Formats: sequence, structure tokens, C-alpha cells
Amino acid sequence: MVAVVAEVEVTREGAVLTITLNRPEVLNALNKAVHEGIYAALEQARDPSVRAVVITGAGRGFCVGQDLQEFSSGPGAIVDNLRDNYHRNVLAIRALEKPVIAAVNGPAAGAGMSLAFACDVRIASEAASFVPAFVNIGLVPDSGGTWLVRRVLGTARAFEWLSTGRRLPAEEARQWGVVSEVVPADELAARALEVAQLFAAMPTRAIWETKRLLDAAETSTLEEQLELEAATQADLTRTDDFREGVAAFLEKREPAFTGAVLERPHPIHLVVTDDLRRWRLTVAVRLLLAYPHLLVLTAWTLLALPVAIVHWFITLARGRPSAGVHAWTARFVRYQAHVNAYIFLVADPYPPFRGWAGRYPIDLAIAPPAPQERWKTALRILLAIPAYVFATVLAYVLYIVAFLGAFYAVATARYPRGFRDLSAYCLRYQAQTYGYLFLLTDRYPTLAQPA
Ligand code: LHQ
Repeated sequence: MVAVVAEVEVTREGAVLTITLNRPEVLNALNKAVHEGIYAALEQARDPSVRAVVITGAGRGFCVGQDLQEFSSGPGAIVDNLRDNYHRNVLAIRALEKPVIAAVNGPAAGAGMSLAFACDVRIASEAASFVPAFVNIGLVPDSGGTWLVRRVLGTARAFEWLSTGRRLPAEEARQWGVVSEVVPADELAARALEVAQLFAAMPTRAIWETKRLLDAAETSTLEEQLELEAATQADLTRTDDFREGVAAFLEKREPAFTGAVLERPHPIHLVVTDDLRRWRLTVAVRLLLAYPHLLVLTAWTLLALPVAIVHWFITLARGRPSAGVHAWTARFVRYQAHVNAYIFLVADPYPPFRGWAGRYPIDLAIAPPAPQERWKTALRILLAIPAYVFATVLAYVLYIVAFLGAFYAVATARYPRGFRDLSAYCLRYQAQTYGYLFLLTDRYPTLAQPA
């Protein structure tokens, strides 16, 4: 057993990592130490040898949300607290490339309820209950509560429940589909481990992609989702687990999945889910339409440059980028890719303004922050020069392809696949170059085109 910090314990059983919130005297109410402990444990869970995660609580509570004895109530302080602690962990669970199972052993209240809903599967003990306690103290559900609960219950039931703050007992939660099963209290830990082990023996990458696709489905159109599924399927056919699954089926034996991760050639990966359809009118006046985006992009770039300079010192000193700045810069680089994709006709819909992932047919998958070699950070600008020059050449390619492609698109309302793929190649290389320059990764942009 390895204690990350006293308030959160981490144990390991084969490929299953269990995170236990450990402030039983207050039903595992959340304070800074618990948030930090959960975050550290989720970092540990990213190890590829971990293939399923269980989150549970010590004592008779799962987690009762914010410790109401220990928090500052100024509006600014609450927003900072939510962003720095709650959002970070909810997003880390959603971004964790493996299933997360909440073993709900007792009351899950307030943000503790949101935490349970952020997990992929919930198993409850007979002593469990779900309490949307926010409204009882005059607040709204936070930490993703509205989003996460609505997608399990639907808006009508979510509204009714969240706005009464009613305690939902385990059995009723099972009937509502909040938990998949209810077991006697003394059997919960063993059952959660058993379920986690079943998941851990599955093809982990496919499980992760299912989780990611279901999250994306919350905001995608059917067309976008079809393309996203197709692109993911193409990726998965390159995994050992796919080959093993097919071989085991043909040989009429049980498959032995390893959960091996798919190594991408670069931490910044362009995801193309564009369907080649183009709206003639917007193609013809695209530059004009893109004008607001160009203004935002210019302003964002002016802000990103000083941020990058400060971040350079941080990355040099710590040997790894700051998670917060990395996330912000990732949105900036992604936004740039979205806008360029729109301008150069690589995608058709009007881009969103904020650079969030999973919302545009030309998207960037950017790996979380990783340690960076200090000498590469120190010399970053010099090292980036050749890539930057090549990226500039590719900008001309983008101009020429878009110019020619525009005629085709206006005539046929479609875009030639070859043009789209060539432009996507250019955008990918450019995004990797900006990502390298802006310290998202210390991996050099690659010429290799992923299959
Ligand atoms: C607690 C707590 C607690 C401290 C039980 N804190 N001690 C984010 C950012 C910033 C601001 C605000 O909010 C947020 C997000 C949120 O999470 S807001 C929601 C905060 N949570 C709540 O309002 C839940 C409050 N707790 C309850 O309603 C009950 O404890 C439930 C219904 C969960 C469980 O009831 P019981 O099973 O009857 O247990 P209990 O009430 O007797 O609690 C046991 C102990 O735990 C007790 O201490 P004591 O010294 O008297 O034994 C409670 O004071 C303590 N405790 N929740 N959030």
C-alpha cells in the first residue's frame, strides 16, 4: 500500500488501482488535501499498467462534497476553489484513458455526488445514498453536477431531483439507472474489485475510446459522431488487442487482451472527422466570415506570447510545464487549428470560439503535460527554427490548395478528399510546430503521417 497523502489512500491489486478518500470522521468531506490526494492518485492511475480504477470512501460515507467547516465564501474564492480543485479532478476522471468505477459505500452529497457521477460506473452498497445537497444550502449543483446528472437521468428527472435536494436511497438509485447494482455493505469492496478486474481484462483502448465517444456524443451532431467513430475504428484496428480479439474468435478461444496503448507518432495529433460536404455560399465568402475569428486569434496570440515567456521560465525551473498553462495553451493552439481549418476549407462548420476539444471536425488531440528535457526547453526557439520555416512553406501549400479547392467546392458542394488530406497534413505539422514552440511538448514536429 502506498499512501499518497494521509487524506487519500491508494492501493493496487493487479491492474486495478483503488483510491480511497480518507476523512471518515466528516464522511470524507473535501478539503485541499483531499483534492490534492485525488489528483495525485489520478496521475498515478495514468500508468499504462493500471487498466481500471475504483474510487471509494473510508468509513460510512462516500464523499459529502465541500467541507463546510473549511472554505472561504467570497464569490472569487469559490470560483477559484472550483476551478483549481473540483474541475481539475472531474476533468482528470473524464480524461483518464480507462474505466473509473465509483464504489459508493455511503452518502454521496454535493460535489461528492458529482464525483460519483463523473465516474463511468457506479456500484452502491445498501447503505449508499445520493444527496444533491447544494440546493439545501442555497447553491446550484457544481463540479459538473448539472451536466453529469442530466445525462444519466434526463432533464426532467434531473431538474426535479436536483432542485429538491432529496436523499436518493441506493435501491431507488438503481431503479433510476444511477447505479448498476446494489450489494450488501460488507460485500461492496470485493464486488467493486471484481467488476474492476473484469474491465481491466478488456481491451483498454477500446474501453477508453467508448468513454471518449460517449462524452463527445453529448455535443456532436450525428454526422460528426459517425466520422469520429469511423476515425476511432481505424485507429483501433492498429492495436494488438484488435488483432488478438479477431484471432481468438477465429481460433475459438478466450482472448488475452493486454490493453497495450496505441503509440501515436506525436503527442499532438490531428483528428479529422470532416465529411467533405461544403456549403457553397460560405466557401465563397469564407474569409469575410472568418474575420471575427481572425480578430480573436490575433488578440489571443498577443496574450499567448507573454504567457509563453513566463511559462518558459516555469518549465525550465520545474522540468515540466504547469498543468494550468498547458491546458490554456492547448486551447489556444487548438483554436488556431480550428480557425485555419475553416479558412483553408479543411472543414465546413463555423468554428467555436474557445478551442475546446471534441467540437470541430478538424480537431487536435493534445497529450497531457509530461516532463520536458531542460536543454530542449532552454534552446526551444533556436531548435524550432527549421520546423517553423517548414511550417511557413506549408502555409503557402494551404493557400494554393484552398484557392483551387474553392472552385471545386463552389461547383460541387463537396471538397476533394486528396485536397482535404493534404491540407490536414499541413495543419497537423503547423499545430505540432506551435505546440513545440509554446511548450506543449518537447517532441519535435514529425513529418510522418499517422495511418
Ligand atoms: C460534514 C459535511 C460537510 C463538513 C457532513 N462538511 N462536515 C464547492 C465549493 C465551495 C463552496 C461550496 O460548495 C461546493 C460544492 C459542494 O459540495 S456544496 C455541498 C456541501 N455538502 C453538503 O451540504 C452536505 C452536508 N451534509 C449533509 O447533508 C449530511 O451530512 C448528509 C445528508 C450527507 C449525511 O447525513 P448523516 O448520514 O445524517 O450524517 P451527519 O450529517 O450526521 O454527518 C456526519 C458528520 O459529518 C457530522 O459531523 P459530527 O461531528 O456532527 O459527527 C457532520 O457535521 C459531518 N459532515 N457533511 N460537507
